[in-house]
Amino acid sequence: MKDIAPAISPPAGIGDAKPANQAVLDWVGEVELLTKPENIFWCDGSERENNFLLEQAERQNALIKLNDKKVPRSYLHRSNPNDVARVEQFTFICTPTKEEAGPTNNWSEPAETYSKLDGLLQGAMRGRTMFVIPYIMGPPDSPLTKVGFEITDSIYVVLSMRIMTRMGAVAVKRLGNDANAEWNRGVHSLLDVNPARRFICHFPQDNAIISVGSGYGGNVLLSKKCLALRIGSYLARRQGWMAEHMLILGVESPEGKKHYVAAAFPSACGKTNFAMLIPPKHFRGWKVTTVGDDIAWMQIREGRLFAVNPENGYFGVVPGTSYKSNPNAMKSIEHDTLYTNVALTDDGDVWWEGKDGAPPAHAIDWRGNDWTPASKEKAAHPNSRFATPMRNNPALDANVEKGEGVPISALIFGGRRSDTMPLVFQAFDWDHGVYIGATMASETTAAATGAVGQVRRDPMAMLPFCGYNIGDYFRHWLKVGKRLTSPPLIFNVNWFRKGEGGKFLWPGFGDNMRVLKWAIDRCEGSDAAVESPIGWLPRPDDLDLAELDVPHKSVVELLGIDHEQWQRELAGHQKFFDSLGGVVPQELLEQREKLAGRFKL
Ligand code: GTP
Ligand code: SPV
Ligand code: MN
Repeated sequence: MKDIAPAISPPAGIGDAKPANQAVLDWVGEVELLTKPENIFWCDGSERENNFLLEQAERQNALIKLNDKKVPRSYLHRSNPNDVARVEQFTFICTPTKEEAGPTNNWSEPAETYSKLDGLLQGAMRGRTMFVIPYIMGPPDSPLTKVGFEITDSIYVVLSMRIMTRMGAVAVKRLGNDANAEWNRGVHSLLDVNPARRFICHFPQDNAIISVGSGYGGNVLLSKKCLALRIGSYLARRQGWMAEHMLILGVESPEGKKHYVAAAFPSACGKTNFAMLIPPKHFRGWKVTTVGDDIAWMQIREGRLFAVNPENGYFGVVPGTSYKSNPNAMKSIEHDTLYTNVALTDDGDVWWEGKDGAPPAHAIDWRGNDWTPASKEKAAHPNSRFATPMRNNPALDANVEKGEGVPISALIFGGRRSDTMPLVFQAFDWDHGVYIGATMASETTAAATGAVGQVRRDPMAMLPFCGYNIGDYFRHWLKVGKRLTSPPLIFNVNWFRKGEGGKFLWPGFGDNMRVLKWAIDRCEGSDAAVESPIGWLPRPDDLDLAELDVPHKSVVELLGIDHEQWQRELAGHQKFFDSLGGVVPQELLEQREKLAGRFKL
């Protein structure tokens, strides 16, 4: 499959939606001068434009159309095998000083970086079409909403951005003609898709992003991790709001009482699944609805946190998705979906490890090679993804377009931990909750290149996404807490604790409702919990485990605190704070002392 394709020539009325804003025109002119494309395609986000681009992408071998009877209006893209995940080691925060980027980010000096990237971009789009994509992040009428423009030479990026963002006319309208308006400048070029020339660079002071050398997901859909999280978190701190790597869900009781919850789990640790949860039979009448599956932008209103989902679609992990584990996701990706790096069956359908039913006798794997169940290689890449519009989700929340956002009753942190962390516990208060988030750890996954399964600290699931100094980020969290008169309760969950034989102790997925219900009950004032050194813990009887096929012994193990493991955990917190070289706020250092003290009592 081709990443890089020659220029396309659209007919009249397509690709000519040039906006009037002079600042945009000047910037596009500069990038044109530098990259020397064959032509410029101004996107308007229309259906007609999309159909034209799909047809071109198919012709250029950038997409394969799937069997229209099996998966209507859906396509498969195969990325370069050297380009299948985010590349954290090539991701940079380019602030004037290294200190502003802080100890957890790769830093590079802005002027030098611009000049290096200019060198790489020089003539990079020769013979190619340069697409200009206007988009907004957030509901059209939200005060939190941001405008971005992405320039790209990848037709796959354009088609993905149309799913993932509100794209085209709506953005041009929101920006208006003010030459000084705030908007994000994103430049993306595939170059030659060579890992040696792959850089994802953020210039927060300039509200600018330059991404070169990749054609994959979070590296190139600049709206997502680059704008909504890295630049977003930087703007959020300056402007007094929060940009977080969190899903947002609504949970409604049979009596009609509704709460909203936002949860931060690291990449490939269960956000999409939790956001689309279907309660088990026993919870008849309970309803979970999705506001967002990856990113939350939150503002303070009347002393409460209100959240919007800045995105318009889901870029979700495919492997493991089935009608058994996540029916809402399966229904969402039955049509109008852009798949990346899954397997193609002989009848033009898609397949992946963990899909319902038996594997096909033969397929073409994500690399384009023949595959059979006897093959050693996986048919779908472990980080293969779907991009699907959120309107496809049968559980979409009714308030997803509400500009003010939804009021958040609880925040949940969680990672992938084989041991130590119980199924769920609750922070004593906001600052303790910030400490729990700040010291979070998780086993690494295929969502980023590098080793998988290694426990690393990932504060608030934002380690790869915080666009400034992590110490200031912690301070921002503490400060927000002081402004909240009705702060959400803060919880920590772990769906991934393992027992003897290395098996998950907890069934997860729909059964996570049992944990969610306990958290919601706590928000409603329930006292079904005991105090422990690490926070409020449910006893086995405090959880509704009716009709659950998990031995009591496992439940006890899931809720247990192993003092030896926690001594190691505490040492891990200390080591992490030490590694940050003095940026950790005093309040969090004190939280650590208090936690250690509670274990000694
Ligand atoms: P990103 O899109 O990378 O941010 O990932 P995510 O946090 O949305 O994770 P997602 O919901 O896509 O889940 C990632 C993987 O974890 C999938 O293979 C899921 O099947 C698996 N998973 C999700 N929830 C659970 C759970 O409750 N228990 C277990 N055992 N696995 C889960
Ligand atoms: C993540 O890695 O957290 C993702 C996938 O959501 S990507 O968009 O590639 O970053
Ligand atoms: Mn994510």
